[in-house]
Amino acid sequence: MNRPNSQLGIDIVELGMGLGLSAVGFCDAEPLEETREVLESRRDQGLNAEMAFTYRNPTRSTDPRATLPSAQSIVVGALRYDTEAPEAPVGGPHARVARYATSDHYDDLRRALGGIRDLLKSLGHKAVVLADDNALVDRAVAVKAGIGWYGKSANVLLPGMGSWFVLGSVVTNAELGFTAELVDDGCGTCTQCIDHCPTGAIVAPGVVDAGRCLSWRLQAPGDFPIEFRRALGNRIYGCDDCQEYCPPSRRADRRGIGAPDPRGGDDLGGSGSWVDVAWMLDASDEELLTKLGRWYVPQRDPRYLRRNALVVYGNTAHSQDAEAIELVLGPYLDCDDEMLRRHATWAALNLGHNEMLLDNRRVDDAVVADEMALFRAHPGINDDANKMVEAPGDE
Ligand code: B12
Ligand code: SF4
Ligand code: SF4
Repeated sequence: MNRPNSQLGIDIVELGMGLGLSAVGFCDAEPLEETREVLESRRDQGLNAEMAFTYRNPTRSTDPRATLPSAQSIVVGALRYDTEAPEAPVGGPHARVARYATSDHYDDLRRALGGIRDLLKSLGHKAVVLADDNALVDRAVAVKAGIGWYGKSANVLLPGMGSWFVLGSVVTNAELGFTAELVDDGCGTCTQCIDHCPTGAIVAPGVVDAGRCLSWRLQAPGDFPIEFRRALGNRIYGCDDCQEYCPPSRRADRRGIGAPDPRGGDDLGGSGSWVDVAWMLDASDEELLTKLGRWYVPQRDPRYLRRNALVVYGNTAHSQDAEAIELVLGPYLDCDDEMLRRHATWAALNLGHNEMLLDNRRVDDAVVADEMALFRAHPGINDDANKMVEAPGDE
């Protein structure tokens, strides 16, 4: 970690840690030239899929002075989030929320960084908080500040603590001296994240093809690509496999590092770790957005939540219970929304309920017929991924 060598720097670290951060580091505010080149080259190769975020304007998102022209220093903070999720609630199928989204961890992070900003401002400096904001590539400054190293999964890992962290910064015009101490690569010969990614999205060490990454596919507009639907399994928001299988992150879990804050069922703090899939498919637009609107939903349109829920339902519903399946999928097979009809058709087929589609109203529907043909052509990669497989033991 880059260590402060001024009293103000020492005070900032103490304040940040007191406000719940697990690590606080410092770096200068010079443009991140290499990161800009990486963003541009990935965009040229199409590895950003349709994503904008930091790719929209790589020059801006790699230049802290585009946010604060007088910027001299950056204080980077890392906040640890939930330990392992509790068991799925009993009852109908439940969908899994990735750990970073079980409650608003970014809010906790911004509050801690806000305390640092306020201290700097009280001393007459300018200071701006940037966390998960398109104006800065958070991982790049975290690595530059000596907080951690880039794992082969592309996640930043903190020494001894793994990768279950959200990252953010305070960009300031204060001069904060520090002694540079970057973190060495800690991955070594390990390739667990690459080997266990359910869709093969980590196409080279540190390089994620967003078009294949389930985390992005759940947030992207349009159809959920048919070849990744089985691989989606029970995930409804985010994907944790490249961290669940990561030995340093698993070791940190076992040692209970950070906040032991597993969120249970649906009603806790927004969404918790599990969401009832049948509820999602029955809820009104308003209910969905009230409960799950904190998630990134394309165009804030709840039909994308339903699209994802249909795929999860097709992967996880109890396939013997034809009556329950008709009750949940029937309204979608008969609705006006073609995208939802397609995903409901897929879910019925994946559950082995072809008979639902032979119903008079449905058999003549071209949308259903096309989806049936597609289903036959695309059994889907990684057919085992709809069960949450046990992670292998570490070394
Ligand atoms: C766009 C985005 C996504 C996209 C694309 C992810 C990606 N890898 O680019 C999607 C939606 C897929 C996504 C998923 C996730 N994300 Co995200 N995401 C972002 C966002 C908004 C921008 C990231 C970015 O600019 N990527 C651009 C590419 C170029 O960056 P990169 O992948 O990190 O690439 C670097 C490495 O490849 C490295 N590098 C270059 N050459 C080499 C060579 C080797 C050998 C190695 C090892 C590295 C390396 O340099 C590159 C540039 O810095 C940031 C927030 C922000 N404003 O920064 C959060 C952020 C990166 N996401 C975060 C999280 C938590 C996740 C998920 C874990 C969420 C989940 N559970 O589903 C997954 C992890 C997926 C993964 N393996 O990366 C955290 C990361 C925390 C951490 N400890 O690293 C961030 C920082 C949000 C935050 N503020 O905390 N995310
Ligand atoms: S988040 Fe999931 S799909 Fe994306 S790279 Fe990690 S393991 Fe692969
Ligand atoms: S799984 Fe292994 S290679 Fe991947 S980030 Fe973790 S330690 Fe590095």
